Amino acid sequence: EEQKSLLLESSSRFLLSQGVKVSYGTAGFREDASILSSTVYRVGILAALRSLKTQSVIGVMITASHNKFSDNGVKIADPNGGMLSQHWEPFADKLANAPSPQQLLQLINEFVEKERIPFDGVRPAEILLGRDTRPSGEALLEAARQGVTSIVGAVASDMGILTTPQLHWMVRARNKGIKASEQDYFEQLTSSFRCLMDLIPTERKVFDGVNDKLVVDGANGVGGAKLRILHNLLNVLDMEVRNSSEDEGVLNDGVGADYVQKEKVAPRGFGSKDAGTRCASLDGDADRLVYFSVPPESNAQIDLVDGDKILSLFAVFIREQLSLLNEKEDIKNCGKARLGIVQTAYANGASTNYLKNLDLEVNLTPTGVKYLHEKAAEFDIGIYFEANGHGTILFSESFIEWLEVRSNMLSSGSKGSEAEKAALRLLAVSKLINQAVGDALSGVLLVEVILKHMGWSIHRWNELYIDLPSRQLKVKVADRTSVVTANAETVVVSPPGLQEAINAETAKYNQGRCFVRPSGTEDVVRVYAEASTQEAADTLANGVAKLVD
Ligand code: 16G
Ligand code: ZN
Repeated sequence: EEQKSLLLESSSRFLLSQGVKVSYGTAGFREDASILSSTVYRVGILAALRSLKTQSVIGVMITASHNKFSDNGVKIADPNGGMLSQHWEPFADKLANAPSPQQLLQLINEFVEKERIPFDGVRPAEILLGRDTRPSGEALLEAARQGVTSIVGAVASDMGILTTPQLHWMVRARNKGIKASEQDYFEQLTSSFRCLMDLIPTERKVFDGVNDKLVVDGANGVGGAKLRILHNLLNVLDMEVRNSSEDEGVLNDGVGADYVQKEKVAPRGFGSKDAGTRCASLDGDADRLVYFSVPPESNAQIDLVDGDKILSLFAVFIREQLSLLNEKEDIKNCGKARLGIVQTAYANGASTNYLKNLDLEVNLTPTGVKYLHEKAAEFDIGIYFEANGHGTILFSESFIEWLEVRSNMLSSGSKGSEAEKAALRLLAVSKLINQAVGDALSGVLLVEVILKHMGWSIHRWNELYIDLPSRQLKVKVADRTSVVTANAETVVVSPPGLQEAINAETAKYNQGRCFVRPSGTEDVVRVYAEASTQEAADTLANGVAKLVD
């Protein structure tokens, strides 16, 4: 009864905007901020129920990532720090669209019963709330807090302005019983980074001649400000952060990883003065990272070093460490360590070839972090990346335990052996790189230390393989759900005949590859085409776009 009146009372303060229908989508709800308060309030309720059900701490992050600054969004972090279980997404949709407080209450009652969510004599719900720098964030965070506290006994903690991966990291740490403040996050990143720096082979410490400075575009968002903090704590990297939320500039406006990767141009504030310098770009909530370099001639396209190439760099480094481990004969079992690579159909074909030529197992999943992450978790070490720069490296618990035992055994026996160093490096990577979700801050640190380890410039790195020319287009259609795909989005199964038509078109091009899929975040169908020349990729994409239309 107390619960019922609490919910009815608070939900009457967050009535649904007329005619609005929202959907949880690939990565949570995302809309114009002005219509979001009832949605965010209801996500607060959902998070509290999820916390009761799992008897764990749950996170709510308020952000719209790379979308324009007047938008906002909300997503849930599950107990392990990953995305909300897909099994609860339909309930999220229903809850967010319930027309009246009474219907909302009824939905909650039914769901609580169906999922057997415990209320009595259990640990009360506990939710961590975070937001990015958007102006609408503060009021929306308050709406989330009211949603959470409309469940009797539930506690909401405001963690303040954070990157998305920081909040996910905190949720994971809390549920593992590890200290989980922002300071602990910085502490873990800086100490594991230092450890990797100390383990760089001395003969390789010289960078191959080129300017060692890194310049980072922070998308005018939260990531730039946090990276400045990290930089000050580390005090060893030659790094300049531009376009932070503390600077002028509008969030995601001509800046950020999404813009740089899709448009293949330098972000605002970067130009010919940076020619040859190693540059990186974060997105608005710092869960994506790409690198690039600016050519000397203005107007020329940048050299983009995208998520596929970050993945390739990580794969080369990890593979090298695994082989060092294997060289020691007394180390049995290590050969069993399974290294798996996960990409989507958007991965440049040249990257997939490159990885396969290294004898690595490459898996494809549909677009969206939840799919890639789930697949990568099947391996001892799973590396996943989307071309757009979202990705991370997952280590299985058992492999980490094994590494810990091995590095201890080795330190008592053979002090400072190559195998021991490799084990220590892998352990440090598992602490540096975010185990919950792709994280541009830990990504930058890992890229930087690996480049130093290899003695590579950005150009050397970029030459691991040469990207095939590609083109992406979007097509507005009456109903994008009429396009249904299979095999990790590489094949259209409906409408009938479309795939055959795409095949016929693609066959006309040397090294042609093309697929179409309905977007999970916009009301469009996306077309991706690849071929041996840019012109061919463009014509293939245009040709297939006409087939979809
Ligand atoms: C979301 C996804 C991202 C994906 C993108 C595709 C998460 C956290 N983010 O931003 O992984 O690449 O959607 O968008 O899952 P699209 O469906 O509009 O192409
Ligand atoms: Zn993002």
